[in-house]
Amino acid sequence: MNILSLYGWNESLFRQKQTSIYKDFMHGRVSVTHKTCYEVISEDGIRLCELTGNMLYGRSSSEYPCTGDWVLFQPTDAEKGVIFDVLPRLKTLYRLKSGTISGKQAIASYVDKAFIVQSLDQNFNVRRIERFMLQIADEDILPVLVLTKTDLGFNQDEVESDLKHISARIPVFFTSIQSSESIDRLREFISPGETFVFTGLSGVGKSTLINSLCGQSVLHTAAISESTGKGRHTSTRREMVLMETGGVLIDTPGVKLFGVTNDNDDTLSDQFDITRFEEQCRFSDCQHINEKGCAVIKAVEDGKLDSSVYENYLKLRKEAWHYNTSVHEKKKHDKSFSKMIKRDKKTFL
Ligand SMILES: Nc1nc2c(ncn2[C@@H]2O[C@H](COP(=O)(O)OP(=O)(O)O)[C@@H](O)[C@H]2O)c(=O)[nH]1
Ligand SMILES: [Mg+2]
Ligand SMILES: [Zn+2]
Repeated sequence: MNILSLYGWNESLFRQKQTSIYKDFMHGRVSVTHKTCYEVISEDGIRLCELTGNMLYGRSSSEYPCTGDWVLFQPTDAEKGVIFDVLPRLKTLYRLKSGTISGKQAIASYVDKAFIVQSLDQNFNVRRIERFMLQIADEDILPVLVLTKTDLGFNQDEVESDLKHISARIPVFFTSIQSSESIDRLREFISPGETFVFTGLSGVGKSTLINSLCGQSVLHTAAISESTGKGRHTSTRREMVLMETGGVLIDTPGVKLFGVTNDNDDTLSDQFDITRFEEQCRFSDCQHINEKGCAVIKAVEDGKLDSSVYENYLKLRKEAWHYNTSVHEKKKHDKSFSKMIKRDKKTFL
């Protein structure tokens, strides 16, 4: 198998490449993003690539390549190159850009499945799982739940009951670094050519898991960086590794603020299992907050819908609404700003 096929290169990407004016250039996949350059995996090895001036200034920073992107580049020597184009991004994991209310930042693209990682200690939080699931639903990325550190001891009945509505929809794995069978089961789930992203708060064991899956230490974990005396590894760099058995794994730094940017009402209802009730609401545009004849509220009252699931649904819906309103406002503002500039030009030039 060609090395780039292992990284996910396929017919449809090839066809996509033919539509670029740079179709005769080499192609590769971004494996690490640095501040101003990118590590690109290509047929003949890894190259450190910069962006052309056009790409640098012709785009907003959110359109710069992210880990997982496929780029077209020209080699400048055996180890370096210049990126001229990025193939259209698909199946992307985003996060809310820190310090903004509407900036979207791509974390990883061409992701087939996302491992939502939580550890079975105080980190375990069903509401946060729902939030992650919602975030990726519209991008066609399949969610998979991985619960780590089973060796620390946890209340299995309680956890399983909390997860009923989730385990009915998506695969759930329980792992521990102390149980190689638990890691083997996860490894068997990963097919060659598929890309997996690991998301979850810092400290849940994402890097440890990737190292165990690869059977070697390919990433820094908290324990390792502490033992070097250099303090915690706080790099915000993303890393991509290829498993020996095929399968591409992308590590992400603990994404704390995982804002909900998804405003598709149907996905939202679907994720929260609200769809089956809302069809019976008296009004078809029912908001399920305090309307008469609301079947969703009735389901909560009757104990058919968990009230904490319902509350999280309302909360995330509100968050998505805020996000989308501020995007809309920003667009309006940008428009009126550019109008103003044009007007001023007319007046003063
Ligand atoms: N007891 C236990 N500790 C774990 C397990 N997996 C990871 N850890 C520990 O959790 C800490 C954080 O792990 P790390 O992989 O750096 O987490 P990350 O921030 O999600 O990448 C480290 O001290 C690991 O040794 C596990 O299955 N059981
Ligand atoms: Mg880590
Ligand atoms: Zn309703």
